[in-house]
Amino acid sequence: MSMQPLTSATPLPAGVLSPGFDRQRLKPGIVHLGFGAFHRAHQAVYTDLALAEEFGDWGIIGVSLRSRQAVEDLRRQDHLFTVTARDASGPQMRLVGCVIGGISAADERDALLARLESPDIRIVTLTVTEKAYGLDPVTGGLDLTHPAIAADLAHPQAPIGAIGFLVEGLARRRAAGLAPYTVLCCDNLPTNGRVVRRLVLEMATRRDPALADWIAAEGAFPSTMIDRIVPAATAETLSRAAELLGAEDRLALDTEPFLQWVIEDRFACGRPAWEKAGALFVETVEPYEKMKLRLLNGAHSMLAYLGQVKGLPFVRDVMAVPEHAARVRRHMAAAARTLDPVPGIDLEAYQAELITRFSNPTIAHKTKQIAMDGSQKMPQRIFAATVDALAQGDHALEFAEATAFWIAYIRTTDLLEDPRADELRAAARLSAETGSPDAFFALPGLFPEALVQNAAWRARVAEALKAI
Ligand code: CS2
Repeated sequence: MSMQPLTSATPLPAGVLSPGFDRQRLKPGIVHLGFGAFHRAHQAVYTDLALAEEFGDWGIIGVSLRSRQAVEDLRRQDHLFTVTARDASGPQMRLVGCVIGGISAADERDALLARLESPDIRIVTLTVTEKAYGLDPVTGGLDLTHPAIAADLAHPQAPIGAIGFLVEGLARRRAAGLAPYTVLCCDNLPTNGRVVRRLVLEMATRRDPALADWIAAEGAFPSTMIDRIVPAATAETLSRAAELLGAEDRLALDTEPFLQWVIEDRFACGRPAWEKAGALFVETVEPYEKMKLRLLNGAHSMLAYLGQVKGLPFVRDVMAVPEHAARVRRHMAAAARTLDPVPGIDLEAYQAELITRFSNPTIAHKTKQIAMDGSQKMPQRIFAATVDALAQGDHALEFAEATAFWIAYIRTTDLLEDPRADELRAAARLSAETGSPDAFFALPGLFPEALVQNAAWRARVAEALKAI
């Protein structure tokens, strides 16, 4: 049986939550770069909830930098999509209404630049994944060999990458006498606002130092901590959603009920009332970010590599093995010892909640998905915690084991998805020959110098690797 596509005329079945505002009246205020699953289940849901409490011109234009499909699907569905939260208590589907436009940047660059130049747009949010920023891990500045960075420096008026679009958009606003938009990074990078600000300023300086001065003085780049587990949709996700909705939603998603957003309250020209949707506005996001990166994401990466090595396809499969669940707990406890107190958070309760979230039996989160891009994730998730643990006199054994699982995964997988895959594979070959992981420690900008210099900890990694 073929189903009708979801549109604004689709009658919503009882129990499906709908936007609590008049969509017809909604005008654009936000451009989102990286229109993927995480954005739809997180910032879009927060914006819907905020608009229901306090209406304003904060409609979202969803931009896909590479794939066309999501934008085609959006248009086919009047820019509507559903998000279904699932746990043992059952599904809760929500129709999201705050996205009111879509742009495929690769085909519609001018349309995107026109939006960025429009005074209506006051915030640009981003979820483009760690590797899309073109961050040089050695200098913390721009990686001039990154394909999008190199292209956008050569042709600044015809950008293809996230930083290039941000800078060209800001240049046009300055030329038009407008205020800059706030750049709100929602990727899992430590001090993400500061990182993006530095990259934007560096690219701007290279084209026009006066532009960089203006951005530095007038621009705003608040850091954020964002959290919700959102697996990539599968055929099963779509068919379960169609059953609940009675219509075909090609953008449907499953997620967990939990969601969290901590944001620094520094915006250049206003923002939605996200606090009314439960977001926490703070002076500095760093303690929250560190907690989440080390406890949630660090444990996630460790268990993803363990799962991949042991042939366990989903996070919940790893958590169902008591020995592995105990390892996840030990990892979190070790990571927690590296943290300062986090305002308003009970770290014990936070860890217990993470164990429950990872064990959610209704969420099919692939260990393979989390295993992607390890070279972009391990430094802030595992290695930074290792440095702090060693400085405290801890042996950081849990982190040596997590690192060993990553290396074992690189050695055994035939599907390594990582921007540094070639270097990692070469290091894996060498380390298999020599029986030592030292080739990994020799890769530039991967391990912090404190770990490269620490023979005792390197030996712990080697031992853990043998044990696997
Ligand atoms: C995961 C994250 O894929 C990954 O690397 O660790 O996407 C994680 O699910 C989110 O950060 C949760 O907020």
